[in-house]
Amino acid sequence: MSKASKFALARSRSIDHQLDEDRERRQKEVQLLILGGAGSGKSTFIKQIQLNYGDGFPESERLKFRTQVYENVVESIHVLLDCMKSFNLTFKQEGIQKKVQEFQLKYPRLNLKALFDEIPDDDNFSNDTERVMKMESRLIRDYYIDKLDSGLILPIWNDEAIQTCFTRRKEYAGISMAYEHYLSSMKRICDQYYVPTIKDILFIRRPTLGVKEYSFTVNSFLFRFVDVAGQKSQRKKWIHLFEGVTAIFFFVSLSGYDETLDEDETLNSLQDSLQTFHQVTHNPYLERTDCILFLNKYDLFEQKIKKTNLNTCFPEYSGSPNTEMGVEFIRECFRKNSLGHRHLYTHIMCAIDVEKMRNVLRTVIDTVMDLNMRRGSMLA
Ligand SMILES: Nc1nc2c(ncn2[C@@H]2O[C@H](COP(=O)(O)OP(=O)(O)O)[C@@H](O)[C@H]2O)c(=O)[nH]1
Ligand SMILES: [Mg+2]
Repeated sequence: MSKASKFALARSRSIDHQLDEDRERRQKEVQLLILGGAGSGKSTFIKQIQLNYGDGFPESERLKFRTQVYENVVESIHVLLDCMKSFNLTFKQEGIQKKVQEFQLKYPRLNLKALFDEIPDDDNFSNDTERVMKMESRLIRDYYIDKLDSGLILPIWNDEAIQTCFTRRKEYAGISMAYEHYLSSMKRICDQYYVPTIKDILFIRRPTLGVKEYSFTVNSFLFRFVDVAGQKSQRKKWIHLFEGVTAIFFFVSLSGYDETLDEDETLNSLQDSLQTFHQVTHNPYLERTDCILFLNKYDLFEQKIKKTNLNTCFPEYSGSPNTEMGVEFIRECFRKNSLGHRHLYTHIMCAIDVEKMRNVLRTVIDTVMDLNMRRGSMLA
């Protein structure tokens, strides 16, 4: 063999080898796109993955969430004060009004909604990440709370009027159970050496701006999770992320059946979710992509269903106010809206429950590995 042909052969072998390596790497890579309405639990789910398959939130990581907890505490007081106004209540204790004024001056309200309005609606997706990053750094600069004053917050939270607002929270949209978790731990959270606990981190409510990617290695497979913003205006960007996706994880807030969207109060949250699910599963780009449905916030649904009938959302629902029947009905609605010939994997869950989520995640990972293997053999 001439020198030139030896060289050509070696080169061809090296290319083959490279191709094999690329194929193997691709087969060991799983792309997962997490979709669903705002507040359905997408980012919380990622945190659970991080907890179980990532670095598990060592202290240095947990410290990074401190400002977000502070933001949530401040926001919760603002919401409770708004609620008080709408209920026409007045403070029971003397001197609280002064504390409120001081609070409002020291911790003005964070206007995340305004920030969202600044995210372009257009299809110019390529510039988006950079713009969103700039906005986030501005948000942090504009609204950085380096510590909280429990002497200001605790008396407000403890006042009878504010407590009444919390007890009557079902009558006022937006008051979450997390408020109690944070506000009853004020001493701990206001401590100068405060390090957020896992529970504090899972309770954080903070809309995802733009698109975020997270990678985890599980059983020597690389799982790439893409987390997105769920607001209506942001959904048209989802399509840019559809290519090469192994599976779509679609999140639904079960407790949204008697809620409306923050961004459009004329739309029922669960109905909107159902419609979005239909659009996603029927999108031609995703015809061959599997979908795993996560019916989340089961804990809140369980509490709600005793008081509010499911037929507020689905007039055709004639079942009793029973949790299992209700969830089954909702699951069936989603199944009817999925592509008929494909199996719809479903998980009914509570994304803030660390113990139960461990099992859910294990099953999900197994399913995804199966799907990936099947896809691999289909594409080979
Ligand atoms: N009670 C309850 N709260 C949840 C559950 N899942 C998420 N949350 C809370 O709902 C809020 C929104 O969750 P998030 O993951 O940010 O939603 P995203 O907008 O879809 O990313 C956060 O404050 C979470 O702590 C759940 O199953 N039960
Ligand atoms: Mg999010």
